[in-house]
Amino acid sequence: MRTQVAIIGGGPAGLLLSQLLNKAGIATVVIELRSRDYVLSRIRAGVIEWGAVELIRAAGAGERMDREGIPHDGCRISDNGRLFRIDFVESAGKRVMVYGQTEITKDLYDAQDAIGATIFHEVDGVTLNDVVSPTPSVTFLKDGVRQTVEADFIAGCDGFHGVSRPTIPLSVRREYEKIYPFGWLGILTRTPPVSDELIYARHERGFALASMRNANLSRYYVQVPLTDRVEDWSDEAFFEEFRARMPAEAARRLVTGPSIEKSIAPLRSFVSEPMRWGHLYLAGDAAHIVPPTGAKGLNLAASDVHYLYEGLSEWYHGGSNAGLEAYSQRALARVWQSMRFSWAFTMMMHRFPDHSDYERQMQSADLAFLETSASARRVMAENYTGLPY
Ligand code: RFL
Ligand code: PHB
Repeated sequence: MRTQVAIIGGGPAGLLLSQLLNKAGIATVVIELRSRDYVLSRIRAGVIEWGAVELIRAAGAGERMDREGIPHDGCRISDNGRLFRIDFVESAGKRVMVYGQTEITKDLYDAQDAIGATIFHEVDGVTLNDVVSPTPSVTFLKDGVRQTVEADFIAGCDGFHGVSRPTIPLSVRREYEKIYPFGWLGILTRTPPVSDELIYARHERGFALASMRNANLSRYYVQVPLTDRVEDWSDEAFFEEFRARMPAEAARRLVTGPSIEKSIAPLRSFVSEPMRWGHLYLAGDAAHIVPPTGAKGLNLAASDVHYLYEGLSEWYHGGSNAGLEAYSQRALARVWQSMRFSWAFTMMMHRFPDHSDYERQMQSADLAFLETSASARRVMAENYTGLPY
């Protein structure tokens, strides 16, 4: 089989790229390890920057998001119960959209179906071949039969545990990594959210986040030690801990109910440079991971896709390779800005086992400055709502 762009991974990055390219008349084949149901059962991101909202619309997959997504003009921050608000519109002239990654992925699959895109699911042994030669290809097993997809370009959109990044030899790439000494225990529950806006709460017991998917679906998180296991946490224990870390008025409004999903995600910052090798281009979690504190993971996948889509369109429609040549550098410039923001927000909000009272005072001083300084709030709002592409 021959195509123009072979896309490894049918998560949000791979599907968004495939959808944009197909709409521009560029042929793709998407190769996804898991079943569609499995991909759509993963509960992940919930906050979408406006740049990503517009990209999803441009891909023709924004209709349900525009109907069911909830625009948020601000968020709340709590420091040991003292609550204040960051007004995104007042501080940065922008807002974000609260709409689940699972829903975006579903909308993208539906849009791909509508245009008859080629997607292989439940494949094995995905291998990238001759990536630096003029004839790259991807081989894999589908129902026990070996398949080969020859392509002009390969997009590695296969997430952090995929095969694309390790195809690039360590002699030509460099990894940067920071592991944080805790994870987030998250639950999804069919209950009304404690607040109409997200609450990021620093507390001496540890960080907590109140997020949501809609008026009757709450997504809550608490910081936990890396040694904790999901089985150790009953729903009751979760809600008790979450309530203790929330500011009083939100704690009072907490409605509990059975969890529909419960999982622990470790926190990590990771970048692999460059994001291109020969005809292989990495996008999304395949190239970088951020801690979820700034809600940047999915949004970075979207900005990578934007740059890669531009580069590929320029190549196919304008005969220029300038965009593709610049891809890694353009994408990484924005990646490092989001890395910095997610790291700084994580460092300010969490309880670190090795922190002294002095370092805890520094966190409080940072938060007091954010509360009282319009310029600090502007920096926060600009980063949170998304730097320009
Ligand atoms: P994905 O979503 O991991 O998709 C990669 C796909 O590739 C497949 N795959 C392979 N396919 C073929 N061959 C192989 N060898 C393969 N290996 C893997 C996988 O099955 C999968 O379908 O990566 P992508 O597309 O780059 O998207 C990235 C986002 O999923 C991720 O950054 C966000 O979910 C991060 N994130 C958040 N981001 C935000 O922007 N806002 C948020 O509010 C937010 N909250 C979160 C998050 C991530 C979380 N977890 C669990 C990691 C909250 C959490 C709890
Ligand atoms: C979520 O709703 O899952 C979510 C929201 C904001 C974050 C991280 C996760 O910073």
